[in-house]
Amino acid sequence: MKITVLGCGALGQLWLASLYKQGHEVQGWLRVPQPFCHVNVVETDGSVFNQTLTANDPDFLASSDLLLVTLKAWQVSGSVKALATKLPSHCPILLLHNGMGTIEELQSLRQPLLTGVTTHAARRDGNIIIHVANGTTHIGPGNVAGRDFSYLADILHRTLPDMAWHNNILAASWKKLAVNCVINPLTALYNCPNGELRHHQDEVSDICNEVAIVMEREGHHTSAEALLFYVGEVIESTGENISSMLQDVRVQRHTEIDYITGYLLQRARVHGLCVPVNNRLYELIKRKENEYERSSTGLPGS
Ligand code: KPL
Repeated sequence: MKITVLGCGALGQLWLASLYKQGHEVQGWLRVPQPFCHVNVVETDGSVFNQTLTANDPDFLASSDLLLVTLKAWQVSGSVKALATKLPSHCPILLLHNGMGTIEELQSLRQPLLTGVTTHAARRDGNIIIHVANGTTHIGPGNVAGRDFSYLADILHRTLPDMAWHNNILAASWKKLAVNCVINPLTALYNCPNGELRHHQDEVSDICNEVAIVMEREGHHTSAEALLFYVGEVIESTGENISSMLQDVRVQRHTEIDYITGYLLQRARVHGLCVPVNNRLYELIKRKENEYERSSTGLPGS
């Protein structure tokens, strides 16, 4: 397949390396245009992939069979809309990011939109991307309910396992949202690795209670206890991790809070629900973010 990967951060480079090794034709797409992108990944088994690949080639884009988007949530909608006009109308676009809300922002696209969540962990260490842990990626329909794109899950499973297709991907997206609503803001506020949250059980539990109520109203069967159990497992299995939000705050980068807790608040509002604990966390992260963005040159992510 011919695949353009939009976003060449840790996850983007991991996919570029895996797709290239599997024999696919790939290019990276950087938001600041460059003719090449360097992909330097240390795999979980210690093997190294180090190649310079094509980037930002409009002819390649115009004949792509898949656009894989690995940008941060707040970068997705603007960047995808800008590329969509140059992308074939049948070319599926697969969004892989934390948080929710981008599908709604991209409803007007003519291309088939797919969405997914992943537990692969990769982090940048200088110019090197370290594939910290293998994981599972669940993908499913964004704006293509009833149409079968499960062949993509099969192809991508051979590239970077495990990958599975779900007709009801929203259930997996909400479960991941619950995890991110707990771990991301709390670790960013306490400036601690994920595992430290085992000492903040009351807060973790209060957040899960509110998320469960919103999820139920959204039509997803769950309970506060089930979420608490699942989140507890992730806190333990990613105990050493520095969450993506804490990493963002540490380097004073725009965070994904608007697409994580912000999305939960938006859905709670639609259902007339109050979620005071999440509301407070949202305000605290926004205040932190505003402080450093106001004192820098200005625009988010600049
Ligand atoms: O998705 C994550 C993130 O950091 O954004 C978790 C699951 C919390 C792992 O760190």
